[in-house]
Amino acid sequence: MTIKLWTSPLSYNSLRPELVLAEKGIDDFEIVPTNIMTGEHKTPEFWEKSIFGRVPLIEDGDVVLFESRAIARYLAQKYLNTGPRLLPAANDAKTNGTFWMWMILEIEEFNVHAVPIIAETIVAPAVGRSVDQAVLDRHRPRLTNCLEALDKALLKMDYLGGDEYSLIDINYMPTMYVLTKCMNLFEGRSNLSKWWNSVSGRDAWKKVIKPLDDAYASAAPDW
Ligand SMILES: N[C@@H](CCC(=O)N[C@@H](CS)C(=O)NCC(=O)O)C(=O)O
Repeated sequence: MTIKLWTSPLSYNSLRPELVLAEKGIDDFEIVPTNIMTGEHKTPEFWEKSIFGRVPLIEDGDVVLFESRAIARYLAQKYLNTGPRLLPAANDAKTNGTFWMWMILEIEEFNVHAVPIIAETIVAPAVGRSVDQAVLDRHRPRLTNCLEALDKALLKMDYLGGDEYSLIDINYMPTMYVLTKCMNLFEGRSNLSKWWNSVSGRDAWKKVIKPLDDAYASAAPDW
């Protein structure tokens, strides 16, 4: 049975599973385009599958998953031996502990501040909502702290979880890319800049980013 992936070209979260599939060279799946601007993801059929009514969502036989990082993890496991491994060795406690430490940091220290900044800088002008400056004032210093910490960490490793490109880099990349449209991330952060040039130079990234770029170019002013 063909995998079905509900996504929207405007959904940067959807890039995580799409990037895993591209890295693994898997083309045999069906994209179900979902217009989140007109509420196509709020149909009863979709709510039945996704408790928050959000994309991305995957259906693979009897497996139905939402949350982009969980879907990306599922696909990385399913196609473990195809293309880059993306996951740590399953039976090694130290490697696994380190992997999950870096994995959680992306959600707890980066994404949590990056998303509100994107919402105010990109989404608000695109939907004609006024910008909430207090949100920017609250999250910008915390995101800056995180970027400084990542830049420092990348002195000692090539990727954001160790010396190999992995699911952790994939989890950072979509949000990091949209953030580059909101602020200067790399000035004075040469390690972070080197990392970004490396991961965004990958063929898989170039493949998945094009539809999102096109969609935002017509939806968001100053993209
Ligand atoms: N934590 C979720 C976030 C999902 C999410 O916010 N999806 C957005 C698109 S990027 C969405 O469906 N927005 C429409 C809505 O919330 O109604 C994930 O990573 O999958």
